[in-house]
Amino acid sequence: MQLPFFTTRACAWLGVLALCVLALAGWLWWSAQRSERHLRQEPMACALPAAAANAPHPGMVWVPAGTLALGDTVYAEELPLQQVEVAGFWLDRTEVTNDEFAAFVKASGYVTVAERAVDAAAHPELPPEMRKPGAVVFISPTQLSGQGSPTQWWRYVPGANWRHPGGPGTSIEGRGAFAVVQVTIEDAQAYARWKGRTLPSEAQWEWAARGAKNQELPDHAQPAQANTWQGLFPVANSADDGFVGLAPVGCFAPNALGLFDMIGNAWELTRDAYTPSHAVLVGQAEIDPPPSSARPAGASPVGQHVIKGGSFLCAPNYCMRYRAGARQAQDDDLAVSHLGFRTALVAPGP
Ligand SMILES: [Ca+2]
Repeated sequence: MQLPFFTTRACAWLGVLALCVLALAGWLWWSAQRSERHLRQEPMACALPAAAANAPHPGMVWVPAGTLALGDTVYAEELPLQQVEVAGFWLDRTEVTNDEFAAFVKASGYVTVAERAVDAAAHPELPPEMRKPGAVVFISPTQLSGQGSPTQWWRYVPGANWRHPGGPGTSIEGRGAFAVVQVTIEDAQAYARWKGRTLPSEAQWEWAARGAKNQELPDHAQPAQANTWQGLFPVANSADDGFVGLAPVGCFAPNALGLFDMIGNAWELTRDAYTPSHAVLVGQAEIDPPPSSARPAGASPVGQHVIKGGSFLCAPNYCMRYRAGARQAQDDDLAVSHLGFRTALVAPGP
């Protein structure tokens, strides 16, 4: 018996579809296997150049004064470009590491925000599970559905904090040279105060990331010397840069000033409260805190700060924020597994 023509066509298309689904599943499996192999081979520390014996602030780099064209043109929050003067200052050459943060906690007894119960008054909408101490963890999904909501790869994990960045069962043992993550603005500022420093402002951070030079046309390409995401975010990470997730500090070439990982690896907190564009920067070098009118209606009542530099999760198909001019808002009371910081110091130059 001969099948009707439309049935034959339908069967053929179903066969092609099934083959495509099988090929996609096979590709995702192969990508996951390759990521696992990468993880086993990744270094636990990278050698940093020795600091000069007479360095006034060991571990910090002098960033000379200049005028910065703040911002970029890829996403709306980077506009409008603004001329901002930045005085010379010192900046940590790397992100603050787990070892450095552990020394602070040991000396001060400090307890991070992610280790405390969530303020129920600030978040009456949260279910009990999300009021437990914890933090947000990136978990690569095995499949995607719906409209690609970020809740498919970001999860609030009770028990996640800087000591257990991926949640209970994970630890920072042997990872002292990695950037500390799962810290909030309050945690980072407490560390900076303990060191007698501050966090950099957005303008200071961006000027330093540009190597204290203005580019006429900022480069928008995915950088080679930075820990970002290669492949199709968030399901396939080829880790061509050598790292699936977070890397130890200093594994990629520094910028012209000798600063490591300004782009990629971990997002970095600044001391500037977040505003949805640079428009309110006119005539101001820094905003801390911002004018209350600058906060958009419906924004989180707990406040937000500007984070810079992108992270190991930035990919061309999803988040091209591996650029000096890129910026993002971060809730003040939420720790995340791709967010760290470095400190700044205003003191005489070398
Ligand atoms: Ca990477």
